[in-house]
Amino acid sequence: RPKLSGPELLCQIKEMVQITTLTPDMEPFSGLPWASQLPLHQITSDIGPFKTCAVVSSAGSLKNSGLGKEIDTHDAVIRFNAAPTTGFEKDVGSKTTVRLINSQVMASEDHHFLSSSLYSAGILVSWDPGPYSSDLREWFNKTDYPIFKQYQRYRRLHPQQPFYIIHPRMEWQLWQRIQDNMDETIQKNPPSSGLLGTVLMMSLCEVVHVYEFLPSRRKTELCHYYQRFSDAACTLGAYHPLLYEKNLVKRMNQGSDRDIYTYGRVTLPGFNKINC
Ligand code: NCC
Repeated sequence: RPKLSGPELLCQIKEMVQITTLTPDMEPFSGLPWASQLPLHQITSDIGPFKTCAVVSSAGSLKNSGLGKEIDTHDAVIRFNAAPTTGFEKDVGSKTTVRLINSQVMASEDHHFLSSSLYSAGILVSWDPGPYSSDLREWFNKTDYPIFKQYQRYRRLHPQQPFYIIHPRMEWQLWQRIQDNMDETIQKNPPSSGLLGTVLMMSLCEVVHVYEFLPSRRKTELCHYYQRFSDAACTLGAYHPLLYEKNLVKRMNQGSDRDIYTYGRVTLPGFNKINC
């Protein structure tokens, strides 16, 4: 199989990965009383387009990066899971436009998802590993974590905050792009929140800068910039095909290798800015 160039890869992802969020008209949700809690429209028609966007990974190598100011100059900033800004502004900035969270964060006791102020800034987007078939009914009957129960509870407590749920099809369409562009067989688990968020922002922005997804010279085994826990698997992946995700992003990068080394910064074009 011929190895695709960066621009070819970008076009494949643009054409083959549909950025879809759940709406009240979709089966089986349409028949449920809480369907009206779901946003009426797709996230891609509700927000953006933005000129420049920053994707802030949660990597330990953001620590002492001093990237905060640069990150905050973007028109929109996406962060992940429980990654805080308070106390870390110098390195990660303080603006949060979108927070992408996995269903584990929504369900686990120690994250205090329903009450913590961490989640009340910006637009929430959540996801849960769906079945490979991407069948909504099958997923609904067997989610990894109780995403729908927690969604309903959160919406009741914070009815004004926009909150989207990603269609599991997006996870697997993206997974397929990774697999089809790798020589090895990769684990059949959805891509990490970091890659899902990067592709989401590519559909909302003209230019996307991704920080410390590809590790800079600050590369460390420290898992997160906000915790004292170390594990190389945080950067290389265990459950998620993270190493392969990073390979793909490296191929699509339109910035220099120097930018990666110095700033941990990757530059990707928005889907509307590429001609396929
Ligand atoms: O760690 P996590 O990811 O929240 O990180 C968000 C995204 O940043 C990128 N990252 C992170 C650390 C690192 N050293 N290098 C990186 O490149 C990745 O792209 C990552 O997706 C997730 O993807 O949702 C994940 O969530 C955590 C965990 O559920 C949440 O942090 C909540 O505690 C998962 N960890 C565990 O399940 C133990 C992680 O595997 C994936």
